[in-house]
This record gives sequence, C-alpha cells and structure tokens, in this order.
Amino acid sequence: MSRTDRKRLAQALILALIAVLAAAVPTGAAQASANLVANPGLEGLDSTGFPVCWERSGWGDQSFTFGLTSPGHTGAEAMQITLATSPNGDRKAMMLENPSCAPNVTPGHQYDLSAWYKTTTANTVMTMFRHDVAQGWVYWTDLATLPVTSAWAQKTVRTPQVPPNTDQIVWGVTIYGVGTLQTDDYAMNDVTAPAPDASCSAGDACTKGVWQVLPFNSPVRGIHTVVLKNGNVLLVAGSGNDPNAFAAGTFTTAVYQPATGTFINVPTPADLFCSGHVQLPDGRVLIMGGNKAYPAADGSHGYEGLKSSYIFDPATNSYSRVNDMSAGAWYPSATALGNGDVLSLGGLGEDSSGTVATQYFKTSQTRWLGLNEANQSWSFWGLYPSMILMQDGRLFYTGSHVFGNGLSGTGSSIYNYTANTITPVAGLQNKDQRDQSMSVLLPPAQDQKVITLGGGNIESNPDANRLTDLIDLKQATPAYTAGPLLPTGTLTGGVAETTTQGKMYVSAVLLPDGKVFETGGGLHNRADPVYEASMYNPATNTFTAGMATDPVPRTYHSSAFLLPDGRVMAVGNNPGDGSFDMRLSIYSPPYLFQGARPQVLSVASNQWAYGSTNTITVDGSILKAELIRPEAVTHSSDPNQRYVDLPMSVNGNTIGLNLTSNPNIAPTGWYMLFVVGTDGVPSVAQWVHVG
Ligand SMILES: [Cu+2]
Repeated sequence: MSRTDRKRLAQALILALIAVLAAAVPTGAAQASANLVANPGLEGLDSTGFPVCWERSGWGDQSFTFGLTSPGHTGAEAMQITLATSPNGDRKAMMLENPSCAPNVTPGHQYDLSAWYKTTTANTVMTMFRHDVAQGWVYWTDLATLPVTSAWAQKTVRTPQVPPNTDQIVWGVTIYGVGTLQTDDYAMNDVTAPAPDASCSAGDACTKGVWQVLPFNSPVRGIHTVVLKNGNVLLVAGSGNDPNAFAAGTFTTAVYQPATGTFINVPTPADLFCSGHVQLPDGRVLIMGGNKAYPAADGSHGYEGLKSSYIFDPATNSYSRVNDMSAGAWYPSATALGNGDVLSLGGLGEDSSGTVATQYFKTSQTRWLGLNEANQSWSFWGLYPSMILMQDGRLFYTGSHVFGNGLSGTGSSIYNYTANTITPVAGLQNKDQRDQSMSVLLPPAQDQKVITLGGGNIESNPDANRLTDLIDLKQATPAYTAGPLLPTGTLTGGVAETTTQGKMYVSAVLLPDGKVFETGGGLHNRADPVYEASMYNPATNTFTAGMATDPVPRTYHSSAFLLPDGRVMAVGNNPGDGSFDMRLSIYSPPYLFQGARPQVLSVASNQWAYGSTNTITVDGSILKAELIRPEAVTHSSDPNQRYVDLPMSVNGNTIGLNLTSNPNIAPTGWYMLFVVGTDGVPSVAQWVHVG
C-alpha cells in the first residue's frame, strides 16, 4: 500500500468508527448529556490571556492574586485564586453574564453542576446567579462547600428547579478565606426527571387536601404547641386563660403521641399560660415567663408576667427549673440564634408594664444572663413580637405582634443585638392593624424572604384585613412591598366575606413541598371565625385559594403546625365567651394523594456539621431535600419556623445533601429532614441534628 492508500484507509476506519459510536448513542441521551458550559476547560483565551466567557469577580479588601495556572486538571489551563489576607468579601471566577456565554436553562428543570478543584481552605462555596427576564441578573443560591483537597477532586451539585421567568444562569466557586483555590473542567447537564403520570383518584383531596377532626379531644387547652424531636407534640395550657384554674393553682400540660393517639399528662410547675418557648440545640424546650396574675377585679393591676423559666425534656416528659430572667415576661418572644443561644424580647413585666429588658439565654451555661451581662437597648418590643433571625445574625422585627396597635414609627425594624442598634424598616402596610397577623421566613431560608399575612386590632376591632407584605432581607436596605391579597373565605352560616374582609389569628405552616399552608383565623376580636385556607407558593408569589377548610373554628389561642409525617395539625380556639374548643384537626395536603411516598432507606449519620455533605440513600428519583425546623408556636407566632434547602449531589439512589456553612441560615438544633419525589410527594421526616 502506498502512503496515500494507508492514509485513505485510516480515514475510512476513523469515519466507520465515528459512525458506530454515533449509532450506539441515542440522540436523546446525547442531548441530555450535553455540557452547557461555554469554554468549560478554560482553554480558549481572549486577547488578554483570560479564558473566554469567564470573568474575575468578587469584592472586599483582600490581598489576592487571580489568574491561570498550568497544567490544568485536563489541558493546559486551570483557574487559580489565592487570598493572602481576607478581612471581608470574596473572590470567584464567574461565567460571563451575557447571552453568548451564560448557559440557557428551562424553568422547572434541574441541572447537575460540576467542577474539578483543589483547595487549601474550606472557606469556599459554589454560588449561582440567575437571569430573571423581569429583574435581570440576581443572586440565586449557594449550593455547597468544597472540602480541602490537595489532589484534583470533582464536586457535583444538583440545582433546585429553575424558578419561573428564568432563562439563563451563571455559577462559579467562591473563595472567602485565606488560601488557594484551583478550578477546572466545569460541566452543567440537564438532569430533569420526567414528570410521572398524574394518577390521583382522591377527588377533591387531589387539589384541596382534606381535614379530619380526631375522634378524641385534647385533655388540655392547647394554647402553646411545640413539636418535639421524638415526634410527639407538647401542648401547654398553664391555667389556660381560665382565672378559676389560676385561683385553684391548676396548671396543665400534655404530650400528644401521634403514633398511638394517646396523651401523657405532665405535672406543670407554674402558670405557663402566655409564656415564650423555643427548642434548645439538644431538643429540650426552653420556656420563659408566663402568667403571674390575671387582672385584679378592682382594677388595681392588669396581667403580670413571671420571671421564672423552665426546661421541658422530651426524654422524661418533665420540667426542670433554670434561673429566673432579669424581668418578668407575659407574651415574650423567643428567637434561637445560630449558636444556639436565645434572645427574648417584649412582653409584660411583673408590674404589668412593658418589659424593656433584652433577655439573653446562654445555652452553654444553661442560664439567663444578668441584665448587665447582655446588651441592653431598653426598647419595648410589644407582645409576642415576631423576631426572625437573619443570615447576618441580626433580628428582623416583622411587625407581627399581639394586641392593639403596632409599634410607633414604621412598625417594623431590624435589631442588631451585637451593635445594639435598631434600624426602621419601611413599607409595612397598615401597621396598626397587624395584631395577630403571622410572619414566616419563606422557603428556602437561603432566599431570606419573609411574608406577613393579615391581622386586625382587638382594641379598635375593625374587620381583619387581607393584606400581605413581602420583604427581601438580602437587600442592603430591606423594605416591605405589598404582596397579593389573602383569598376571602366564609363566615359562620356560609356567609361570604366581602372583598375587604380578611383574617387575624392567621396560621401559616411551611410544608415540605416548599409551599406555605395558610389556615384558620377570625374577622374580629375573639369572634367571627373565617373558614378559608390557601396555599402560598413563594416561587410564583401567588395564593391558590379554595383549599379545604378546618371544620373547627380556629381564632384566638389557636395554632397549626407541621407533623413529621407531612400532615398539618390544628388546635385551640378561645372565643370571647371564655370557652375553649378542645377538638384537634389534622390536614392532609394534596401532595399526599399524588403517588407513593419516597422512602429514605438510610441516613449515614444524624449529626451534621456546617458545610458538610451528608449521605442518604433513597428508593427512587428525588426532586429536592430540605430541613424543616419543628414548630414552637402560639398566638400566630413562631419566629423560628424555617425551611433550609439542601442542594443535592446525586449518584443514582445515593444522595449527598449539602448543608449550609452559615449557622444563621440553620441555627443549631434538631430538624426534620424531608425528601420530595419527582411527583411532589414528600417522605416522612427523619430527624437530624445540625451543628
Ligand atoms: Cu393569649
């Protein structure tokens, strides 16, 4: 064979080989596996010698170097960033935010993002931005921390479902601590699971869910409810808003055991009626304050607050006393901080006047700090002020409160305990009619958005309203904007509410599918229950009206909360005649009728460190996973309710769940771990401990 012939033969063999390979790969699979990243190996360089479609990004006062290093994981080039000092800020190589370079995405789809890397610091995070067709480029979320490694390693993380109105995303790896980070060979693949066939045969329950009133009553007035780490529910009455019980020294508590439908009566050491409560990092419940006295018949004093404080232990179903607070607190708030300490604000003191002390529980010492051991702003925050922990450690006072007008000024603010400053927040609508509205940190906590729902005023007693307000706490100067109106419901006798009538005594419950179930409420002070329930979707900022309504009225002293099995329980109602509804209701949301529940087959460890990846195995395709903090709710107030997204690293049915490195996103403690299948059905919760 001549040289030319050999060359022709070789060419023919190569062409044949290409044909065989092409035939072996189905077109669909080839498309599904396409890498959507432009210049993924960083080998194509522009005229300045920097990779095409990439940019140097970041902010702060570090001393840093930024450039290419050779060889790469493959090819000649890899990105290298070194921070020699890092007092603040971060640096990252990002995909260029332009139509030519940013990968295109489809709303509702999910993508596996991966990069090869070496790093000498774990102060790293994979970060995503999305292009919103209405807002432009906006931060989306952090996906995972990359552990230290001196050898090339690959990190793969699955995005949440792409939000509506998103057409492109960019992402990269951020370094924010002293050290060196190298990255190379980025990839992004569409891994959207096909939607299962809809097969719900449960009638109305398919779209509205269904309520069931339990065939037994609560043995106590369930004014305070706390979901315990063993799946039981603590129901605290104290004297239960019954002056006769108070006079007789009859204080009650019961533990409801959903598994058996039975109750355990718990000896109750004080009148814990209108106390504050929050789970401690070990799953015990800190209870503070309560009722020292009902108003005197002769008008000489009003309600008075207790200074005493107790810890309830779910392992023994008993209370033990801790040291007293520095001031009495009837209707105090209780917010868990990232480190597991607790800040309590507001309420009424021992002499019926407003408590202005900042009360700080030092968990590591199991004691309340003295007045001068805690920073004091000497501000009155009202009764059950809704104080939500922000990702930077400050507290957002949402304006939700109990009784009468809101606070003076804008009615909402940000409290910096460390710096001892209070900054007004603008935009809360009708601040003096947000009595017993409810505020929740929306799913996912990483988005730092809060919604405030409804409210009234028991003193001026107008029709409760339909207002909602939304705020993005990631903004430099956060301000409320008006949200969609609450749907209207019906009053007793099936009378439709008018278009201006809404509800106070609102309950809002974060569900494992990422929606907020809004239920219960009333139109006036301890009167006129409203039968209305809706599903709020944070991703679309819309309410789906017409969910099934609780047959039991749920107004003053009522609560609703998520059970670890994915259902919602509602308790309590204390109308103006002084009676108390002891019936218990359970709501099964529509997702429980959409298909089989995903099964979590194993959890490698139930102790999760910040910034870690935690392995679980499941029995099928999973859409997402999250941690939900168990509720501790009373009077439409649970500032600690939160849903923490867990970006997934998926390898078949083995899934790594990437926990945030920021304790203020997920304060230390016990959480319910849910996974959600591709048909939107959540698993039953597993309990894991964070931090
Ligand atoms: Cu009350």
